[in-house]
Parts: sequence; structure tokens; C-alpha cells
Amino acid sequence: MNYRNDIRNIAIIAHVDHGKTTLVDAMLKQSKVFRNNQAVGELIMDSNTLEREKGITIMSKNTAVVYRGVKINIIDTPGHADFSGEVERVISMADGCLLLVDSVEGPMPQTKFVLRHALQRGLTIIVVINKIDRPNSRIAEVTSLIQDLFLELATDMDQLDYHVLYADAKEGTAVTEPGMPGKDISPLFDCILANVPPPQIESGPFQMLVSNLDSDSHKGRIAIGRIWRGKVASHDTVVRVNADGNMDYYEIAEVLTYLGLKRLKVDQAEAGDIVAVTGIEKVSIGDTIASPEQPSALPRIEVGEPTVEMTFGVNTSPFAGREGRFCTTRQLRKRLYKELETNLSLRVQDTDSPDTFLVKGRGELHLAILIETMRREDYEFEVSKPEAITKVIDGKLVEPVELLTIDTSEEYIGVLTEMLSKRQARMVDMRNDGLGNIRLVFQIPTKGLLGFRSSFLTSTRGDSIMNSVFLGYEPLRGEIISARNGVLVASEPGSTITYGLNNAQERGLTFIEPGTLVYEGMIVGLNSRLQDIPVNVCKEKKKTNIRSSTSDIAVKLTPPLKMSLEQAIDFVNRDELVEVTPENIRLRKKLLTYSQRLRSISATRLSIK
Ligand SMILES: Nc1nc2c(ncn2[C@@H]2O[C@H](COP(=O)(O)OP(=O)(O)OP(=O)(O)O)[C@@H](O)[C@H]2O)c(=O)[nH]1
Ligand SMILES: [Mg+2]
Repeated sequence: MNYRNDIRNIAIIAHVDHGKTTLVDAMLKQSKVFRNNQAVGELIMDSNTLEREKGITIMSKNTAVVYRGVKINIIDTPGHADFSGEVERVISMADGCLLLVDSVEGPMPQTKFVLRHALQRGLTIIVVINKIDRPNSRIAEVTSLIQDLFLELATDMDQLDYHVLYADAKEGTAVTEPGMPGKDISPLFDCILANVPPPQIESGPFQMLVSNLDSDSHKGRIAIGRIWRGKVASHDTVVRVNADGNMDYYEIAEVLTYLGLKRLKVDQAEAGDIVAVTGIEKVSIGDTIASPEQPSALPRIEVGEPTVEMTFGVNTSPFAGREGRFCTTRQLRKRLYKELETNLSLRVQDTDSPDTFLVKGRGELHLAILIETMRREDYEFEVSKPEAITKVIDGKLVEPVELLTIDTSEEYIGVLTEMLSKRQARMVDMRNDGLGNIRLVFQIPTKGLLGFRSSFLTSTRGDSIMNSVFLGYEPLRGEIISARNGVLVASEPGSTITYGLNNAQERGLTFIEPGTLVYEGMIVGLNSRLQDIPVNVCKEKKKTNIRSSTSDIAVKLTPPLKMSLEQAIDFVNRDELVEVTPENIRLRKKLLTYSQRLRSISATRLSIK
């Protein structure tokens, strides 16, 4: 075995928001990959529009810096549990990981998930306690909690011998001892060079595993991955081995390596490096690209199973086809199946209805991001309420269960525990830091968590944080009765009028403004009672000849409650749908007319009897 001393490959892993992408900023800025006058901003690697809007990383991405003559390939990963598949997908390119932990929050559920994964793969871990500048940072306590986590998860003794650094990623500094004044990020670079093993390489013909895909309008599809054996140059003939073990031949067009935010064209690249190659039009993640001399496949990338499913269907509302460019079954189907090439933890299935597809993901956010992406690409479609995916293990029907962590204050303990017990949650831990900050930990079936986020945010007035990670499967328990109130349903099509909306506001909250086009069966508000009721929001005030002194005073409407896509998905019940178009997100009943809904209710009652 040989080593490439001129390279280190590291992945940055952590719980959501602990500062991974900010740390990459610091490494990039210090290694002077930008021109002096270049305005680069923050969270440089979060380049996708949705990532910038939401301030979270959704997709793993590669970059590289050179420090003391050594190239450090860096892989930034997302911290949100719904995108765990991204971490599982790229971690195989690395030999070491930087495990970031927020100096206030300490290790969180996703910290444990990613650390377990990295340790199982035998990667060298460097712990970086980040955000040490935060006023209430508790470095000593967090250090000991991390130690406990290693004791629990380590698969061999050597793994307990990890290095710890302390960073203020925002400032771009890292130190080896707490309390030391920070100068720059070089202690982190030095630690990486000294402790992360250089890539081991096998000699022999070329072999690489495709861990990521990109595309370019000129270069076509770009396959990204680590070279495990041999070398590759442009014009080389290679074999692609796909999931079924089938092989086809291609000629490599270009070989590119990473530096800063750029990909540089190189004559050739060798084992140990992370490269991007073009010219292989039909490549998928997990495929092996190898020399025809020895075209053996590397083990494919395994990612965890999806836990939540919902249907995506052709828009069947009376407004269908008005706002989107891609609205047909064929277009919807093609787009969904294309997503599978890069979104490894997603599954798509045809259903009995040719216009509807079952889409399975790792959580509501995972599916919501796909919906939002498609909407921005001009697709129009409808989606159902997300449901937890049950399966059969050893002849028993089981359902996914998650660990839910809530950081809140004392005053909300009562309301939260009551809400959660209705959702079949069981409290497993409660900690008070003595200052009124509480951390509650629950075990909860995924189905209980669906639809919880919006009521959580309203009942804690937005100042609590919730996080959940997949735990495993447990025998299926009974249904959860929906705690949501009924809805206000438009009874007539037309354009909404202040007068009609004002009448609706006497019944509950409304979701739309005057002048909005509605159709019969569209949901326009939330009732203050449990039943759904039809309301005519297009109703005009009757004109009379007699002017009354009071009734003509302009009515003042309460501003409507506008839902985001995620809130809309979280809100709907089984007999409802979310209509998604590039311009609007509408909520509707599946059955549009009042008489259809009445008939369906009496049919259900009859079948219960
Ligand atoms: N005070 C302080 N804030 C920091 C530090 N590092 C990051 N932040 C802030 O923490 C927030 C989250 O930072 P990100 O770098 O996006 O975190 P992340 O781990 O990449 O998040 P995900 O990719 O979504 O999991 C941002 O508002 C940063 O400005 C730090 O050292 N100190
Ligand atoms: Mg990030």
C-alpha cells in the first residue's frame, strides 16, 4: 500500500446549524482562494437558491484548499436529519471528519447520528467545539458530553483518542486550548495535516466510485468521486458499471480537480484525489468508473430507508393548467424519476391511478424541498398529506419512531407535554440548566410528528426549537385522532370580496386576501370548531336604496394567515390536497362539492355501523 502525502480528504459533519458551512468559509478565506477585492459574502458553499433562502445546507458539496503544499479536499454536508442521505452518500470519499459541536447546544441527536456513521466507517475524527464566542458557551460541559458520546459509539479503543479544537468559525479562528486568544484558522489546518491519514492508494488500473453528480450546459453530465486505484486522463477509454452490474464504454472528455470554488482542468489525476470527470452521459451515483483492463465494481453506496410518503398527482383542480408550464402526467412522471439519479434516499413508485405517483422521503422537509424545487422549475401538480411508512418485520406491522428534542423554557412544559401525549409521544429525558432553559426529549412515532411543527411554533410563540432523528421501528400503535379544527371551504367560485371574507372571519381565521380567485371546494380558512363549513367568500353586500349610517363604514379585515409550502403540507388532512403551481399554493378538499363530501361522510358512517 502507498500513501499520497500531498492530499487529505475530510468531510465536515454536525447537527444542523452548528456552523459547518461557516467553517468552510473560514478555511477558504484564509487560504486566499479569492482575489483581494472579490466580495464573497457568507455561507459561500450554500450556492443553491433554496439553500440561500432557508439558510441551511441541502446538498453536500466539494471544495479544496492548499495548505503547506498539501491539498485538503473538503466535503461540506447538511446537518438537517432529513438530508442524512447526503451525508451517507459522500462520507465514503473522506478519510477523516471534522465533527462540529455548538459550544452552547452541545451534542444533539444528529451529532450522534453522523458520528456513529463516521466511526463505523473507521474515519479519523477531529472534534471542533464551535461558536466559543457565544456568551453562554459551556465548553467544559460540552467537552465531557462529547466524551460520553464517543464512549458509547466507538467501535475500537483508538477512536477514543481524538483531538479537540475550539473555534469561532464566524471570526475565522481556531485554538488548541480553551481560553487561548485566536489568531486564524491555521491550528485547524495543522491538526488536519498531522492527524487525518493521507489517502491510501492501490496501484493498478483506474477505478473510481461516483458519489455525486453535477451538470453543465457545455460539458454535459459531470461525475464526481474519489479515485481509489490508478489514474485517469482525458481521452481515456473507461467502463461504467451500473447497479445491475452492466457495463458500457465511454471516452473521458475532461478531468477536473477542485480548488476553492473552481474546478480546474488537469491532464490527469491519480488515486487518492477527488475528481470530476465529463464525457460519461449515462452515469448514476453509486456507479463505478474503471479501466477496461479491470472493470470491477466498488461496493455501492447504501443509504437509509425513507420514512414518510405522499402522493404527487397531476393537478385536478378547476384551475389546472393555468399557471404551470409542465402539467401533464408524462412530464410529472419523467421529472420525478429523474430526481432519483441524485436524490439517493428518495423513492418513486407508480400507483393504480396513472396520474398519481407515490413519493417516499426521509421526512417532511426532504419532500417539501423537492416540491419547492419543481414548482420553481414551472411544474404544476397536487400533493397529499404526508404519511409515515409502515412495514412488516418478522410478521409484525411496525412503524418508524423518532427521537424528538425540544429546547424551550419552563412555561411551555405543560402545553408541550399535553400536545405530545395526544400524539403518542413518551418523554425520555428532561433537563433544566437552572436558568429556566429546558431540554425535553421524547420518543414519538413519525406519524405523531407529522403536522406537529406548526402547532409547536404557535403554542411556544416561535421561541423554541425542535429537532428529530429517526430511531428505528416499533410495533404499530393506533391511529392519532387529528387535533386540527375544521376548515372554511369556498362554496362558490369567483373572486373574493371583502364582505364575504368578513363574514368568514366571524367563523374563524382566513387564508386569502380580497380579490383572490377561488373555486368551489378550495380551503379558504380555519374554522374555530371541529367541523368543516362552506362559506361564500365571493358574496357581495346586498345593495339597498336606503343608506344606513353604520353599515357602510368600510369593513376592516384581519390580515390573512399566509402559509408557506411546508406549513401547507403540515396542515392538510387525508381528505385534502395541496395544489402547487409556480405562482400559488392552494389548499383544497379532495371532493370539491358539498354534496360529494356529505355523501362520503354518510358512506363512512354506514361502513362503520
Ligand atoms: N456566534 C457564532 N455564530 C456562528 C459561528 N459559526 C457559525 N455561526 C452562525 O451559525 C449559523 C449557522 O451556520 P452554518 O454555517 O450555516 O451552519 P451549518 O452547520 O452549515 O448548517 P446546516 O448546513 O444547515 O446544517 C449562522 O447564522 C452562522 O453565522 C461561530 O463560531 N460563532
Ligand atoms: Mg451548512
